[in-house]
Amino acid sequence: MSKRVSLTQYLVEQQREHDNIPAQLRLLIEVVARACKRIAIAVNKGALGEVLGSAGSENVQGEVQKKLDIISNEVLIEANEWGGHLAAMASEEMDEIHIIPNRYPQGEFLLLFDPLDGSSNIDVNVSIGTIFSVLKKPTNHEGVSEADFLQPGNQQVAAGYCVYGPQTTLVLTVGAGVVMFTLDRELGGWFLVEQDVQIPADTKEFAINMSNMRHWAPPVKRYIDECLAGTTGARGKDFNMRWIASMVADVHRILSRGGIFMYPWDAREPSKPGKLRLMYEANPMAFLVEQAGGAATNGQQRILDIQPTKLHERVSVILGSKNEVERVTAYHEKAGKP
Ligand code: P6P
Repeated sequence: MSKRVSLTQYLVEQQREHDNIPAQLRLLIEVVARACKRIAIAVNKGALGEVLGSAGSENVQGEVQKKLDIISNEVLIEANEWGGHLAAMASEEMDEIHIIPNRYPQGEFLLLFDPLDGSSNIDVNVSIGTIFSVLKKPTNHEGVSEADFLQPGNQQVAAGYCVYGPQTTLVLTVGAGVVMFTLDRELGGWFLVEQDVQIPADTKEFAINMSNMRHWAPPVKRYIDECLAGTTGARGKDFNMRWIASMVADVHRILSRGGIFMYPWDAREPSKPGKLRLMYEANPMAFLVEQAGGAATNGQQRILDIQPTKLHERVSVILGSKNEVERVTAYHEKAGKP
């Protein structure tokens, strides 16, 4: 068997060839990857680790926190605090940003994460994941505040996720395509399994929570109705449906074999943008999907161009195979903006 390339070797070679991974960013990626290994161990223990079930608290989203949500958040905070690569962190599980304490050196990057996405799946042993996004701290002032995080997704310098499934796989972009590393548990290291990931422009597979159908706006309803009509309808081909209710798992399938993922706004309240979080779910996933040749919009505009106004703001998400996302956008334009 040919020698597998480790994450460290990949990052060193990328830096040597493309000069696109400065030392602090390489440290950041390796620290996050190490934290994901620790999260994977806790997740894989399940009931044996007494980490299942609710923590009896709520997060800023008003969602009941699982024990593993809090554990994963603490693992990422502790792993990243001391390295000197960050100025601050933001998390789905924390109301406020976490500024690096004075006892550690300040770095040039901002790290945002959803420490354990898909929590409703934890107790039923279905794939979940960690999502992360990296921004540069603005250099035009001293100190760091929440306002420094409010940058559009097109400013990300890196993004990725780790899916805790049958394999534990780290998926990463630094703006030069998408690569995948799988964890070798015997060696305790990440090894390259896919490079230059490409999403097919067309698909026969859609992902949406069908129980919300009565709340969909006309363009979404039209798109899904045509998928359901299959060969008897306008699309002239049959579609399959998947909904794992774990964005990391659904996006990983789309990066692996194509598809479209939709979490649209509720037509009864068009002013409410949607369920998913912009800064640490939609932006990193949109960066990955676009780097793999796909598209990601909120139904009307490119997700990566959205100017955030709040750290925990939400957004509608339509992402995946380019031709399918563009079809939904076209239906929007015909139906008029929501
Ligand atoms: P629903 C998980 O809670 C999450 O944030 C995403 O990972 C997932 O795609 C979505 O919500 C599932 O939402 O309404 O189908 O449970």
